[in-house]
Amino acid sequence: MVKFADEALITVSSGRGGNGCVAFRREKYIPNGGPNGGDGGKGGDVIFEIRRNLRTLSYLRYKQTFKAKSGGGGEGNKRFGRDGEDCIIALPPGCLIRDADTGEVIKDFGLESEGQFLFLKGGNGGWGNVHFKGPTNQAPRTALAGQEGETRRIRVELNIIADIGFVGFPNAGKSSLLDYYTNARPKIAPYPFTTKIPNLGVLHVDEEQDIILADIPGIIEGASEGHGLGIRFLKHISRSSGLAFLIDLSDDEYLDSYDKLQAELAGFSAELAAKERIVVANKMDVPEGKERFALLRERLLAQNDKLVVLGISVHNRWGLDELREAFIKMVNDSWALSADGSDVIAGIMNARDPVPEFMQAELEDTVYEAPAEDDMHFGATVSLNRKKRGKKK
Ligand SMILES: Nc1nc2c(ncn2[C@@H]2O[C@H](COP(=O)(O)OP(=O)(O)OP(=O)(O)O)[C@@H](O)[C@H]2O)c(=O)[nH]1
Ligand SMILES: [Mg+2]
Repeated sequence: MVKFADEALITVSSGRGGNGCVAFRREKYIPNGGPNGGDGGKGGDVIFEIRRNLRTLSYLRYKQTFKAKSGGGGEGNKRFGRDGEDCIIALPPGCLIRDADTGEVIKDFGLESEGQFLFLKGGNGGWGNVHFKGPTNQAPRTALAGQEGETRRIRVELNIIADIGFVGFPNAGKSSLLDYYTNARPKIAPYPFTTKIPNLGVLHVDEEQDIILADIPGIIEGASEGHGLGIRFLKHISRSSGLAFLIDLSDDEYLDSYDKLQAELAGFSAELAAKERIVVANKMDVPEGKERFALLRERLLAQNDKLVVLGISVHNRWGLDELREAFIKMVNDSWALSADGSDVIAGIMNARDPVPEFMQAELEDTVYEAPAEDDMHFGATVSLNRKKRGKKK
């Protein structure tokens, strides 16, 4: 299976320990009070925490340096310095971290869908002079400096699995939909086979959740026997939580599209044909659109009354909020079904074979030229930055 890879280079530092303090007890009627300088506080640790709703490493790009806080210095009266705050770095499930310079694997989080990993310990605080009191040295003027923290450069790697795959005949508006919901900018044009390699984009739900959408080339009849481009990309979406079937209401064959697409999927794999789905009838804005949508919906619900059938127009922005909610629900239901999300993570793990060099997408570098026909099956464009809020939607 061909993968989409995400990678981030970050520098992490644990906190320095606070210095110990040299101080003496000074009180009325207590001459020569002994040493009472407290210890410095411990520096903060660097901790990685797996958060199951995270799906990409995009936020690691905004901030590439992560530092834990230093411990506070000790003070007189045996007051200890406060401990420095830990630096907690959230990661999605399925990550692997390596030393950026040697490439050595530091930690493979594997199937874990939650938990913490203490990576760098903060420096210990230095001793205050209270520790150096002895029979021969009753007024020690020695205290220790806090220990330095540690700094490492690491590479975080993650294979990305799409949450929702778009399937549809050429020209149905798959790329237009990806363009609307995400910051991916796929080519959109009024002719079939505009999309030649898959495009991934991130639909930002909230601070806790991202959903990855995959737009793949259009599927045509006979695809499962090898016609057209779309079929070879179906494997990209075979691990997704669900599918969106895009039906073009301006196409006279609109009533049969769903069954034909389903037949092609079934010809490719039974697993894919059984996936959760939402039927999305696009181009409601065309003159016959609304009428056609009503007919299509009636027909599909007669076959299966549990099917979700939504009518939209990407051009007129109709029905797009409802569709977004339906996408979120489909993904969350699939996570809930697998209880701990292990199926999704298993998908990510299975995707762990080496990826071709050029698939290691740099997040800012989102567009790949379509590769030559021969190695087309390796290509993909990946746009992982979250869409800026307030823009368009
Ligand atoms: N009228 C109308 N046209 C639309 C709508 N959405 C997309 N289109 C047009 O439909 C054409 C095809 O859109 P694409 O998004 O490129 O379709 P696609 O499914 O990605 O097509 P392929 O990549 O060729 O498989 C473009 O000319 C779009 O402008 C819509 O809601 N209404
Ligand atoms: Mg397209």
